[in-house]
Amino acid sequence: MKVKVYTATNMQDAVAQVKSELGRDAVILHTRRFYKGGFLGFFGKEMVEVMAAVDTQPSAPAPSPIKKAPVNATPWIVEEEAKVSELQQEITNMRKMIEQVVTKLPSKETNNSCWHDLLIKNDIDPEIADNIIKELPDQNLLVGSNPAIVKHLLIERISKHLQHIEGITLPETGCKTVAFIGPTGVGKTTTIAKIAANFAMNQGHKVVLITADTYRISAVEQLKTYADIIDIPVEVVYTPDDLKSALFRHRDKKLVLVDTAGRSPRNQYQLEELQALLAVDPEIETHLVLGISTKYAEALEIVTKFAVCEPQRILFTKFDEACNLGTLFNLLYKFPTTLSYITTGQNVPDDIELANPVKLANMILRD
Ligand SMILES: Nc1nc2c(ncn2[C@@H]2O[C@H](COP(=O)(O)OP(=O)(O)OP(=O)(O)O)[C@@H](O)[C@H]2O)c(=O)[nH]1
Ligand SMILES: [Mg+2]
Repeated sequence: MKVKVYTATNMQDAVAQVKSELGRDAVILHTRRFYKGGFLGFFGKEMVEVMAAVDTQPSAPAPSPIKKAPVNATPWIVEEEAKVSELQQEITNMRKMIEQVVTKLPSKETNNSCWHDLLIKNDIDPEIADNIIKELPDQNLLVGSNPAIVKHLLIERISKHLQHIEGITLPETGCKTVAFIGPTGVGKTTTIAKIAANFAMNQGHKVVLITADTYRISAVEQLKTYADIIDIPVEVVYTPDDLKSALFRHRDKKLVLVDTAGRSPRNQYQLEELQALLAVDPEIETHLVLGISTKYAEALEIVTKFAVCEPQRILFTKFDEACNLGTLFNLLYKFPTTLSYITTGQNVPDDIELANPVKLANMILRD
C-alpha cells in the first residue's frame, strides 16, 4: 500500500495529481482545506490537501469489497474498519444460524416420506400410499404443518375410500337370506352366531340357521350349540335342492343365515360346488369372510377365485389379532366393494360391529 499527501490550490488539481501519480485505482482517504501564509490563518492563500492511497500488491482474483485500512491510516479509518469487521462477524454468525435452521426444517420430500413410510409400515401398497398422499388438497401442508392436521387430512382421504359400508338390512316385508363363504377357519360360523343372536335376541326377529357344512361332524354340532343358546331353529342341508326346500320351509322367517364349509381358493371343484349351492336363489345376499391378517397377495387370490360365487359384501374377522389393516385397505381401494361387519373377538354375540370408515382410517394410520 502506497499512501501520499498532495496539496494544490483547488480540489480538481489535487485529484489530477493523485490520478497521474497513483493511477485510477487510488483511493482518497482524507481531504482538508488550509491557509498558507498570512497571520494566524488570516489573509493566507487557501489550499487543499488530499491524502490518497493505492494498493501496490498484485490484485487478488476476487477482490474483497472491503479494503484494508492503510498502515498509517487515520483514527476514523481504523474505527470504520473495526465496524466493518464487526459487521462481517455478524453476517457470518447469521449465515450459520440460517444454515442450522434450514437443515433442521423438514424438507417437502422428508415430510412426505414420513407419512408414506407410516402407510407402508401398515402394509399399504406403495403405489396406493403415493396416491393417497397426492390426493391431499394442498401438498404444501406436508411441509412444517402440525402432524395432527396432516393426520386428520389423511384420515379424511383414507375414509373416503371406505364409504361403501352396509350391514344386513331386513326388508319391510318378506324374508332375507344371507350366506357366508370363505376359506377355512376365518370365523364364518362364529360370525353367523353373533349376527343371529343380535337379530333374534336383541331385535326380536324370527331367525333360522341353515348349515351346508357337512364335511366336518363338529361343524353341525357347533351351529346347533349356538342355535340352542339363541333359541332358534337350525337346518342341515346336503345338496342345492335341500337348500331350496329349506328356504321354502322357512319363508316365514325374517332372516335366514346360511353357513357354508370353508373352501380353498385353489380348489376349483369345491368353488363350483359352492357356486351351485348359492345359485338356487338369486336373492341370496353373499358375504365373503376374510381374516384381517390375511396377506394382501393371498387375499387377492381369495377374492378373485371366490368371485364365481358373486359375493356382494366383504366381512373381515379377527380385528383383535390384527397387526395392521393393509390388506383391507388395499383390497377396497383397488376393488371398491361393500364392506359389512368387522369382528373383534371370540365372544358371541358381542364381538361384532358395523365397519366405520373413520375408525378404520385411524387404525390404518396407526404408529
Ligand atoms: N380372535 C378372534 N377369533 C375369532 C374371531 N372370530 C372367530 N374366531 C375364532 O376362529 C376360530 C374359527 O372360527 P369358526 O367360526 O369355526 O371359523 P369358520 O370359518 O367357520 O371355520 P370352518 O367352518 O372350519 O371353515 C374359532 O376358534 C373362533 O373362536 C374373532 O373375531 N377374533
Ligand atoms: Mg364353520
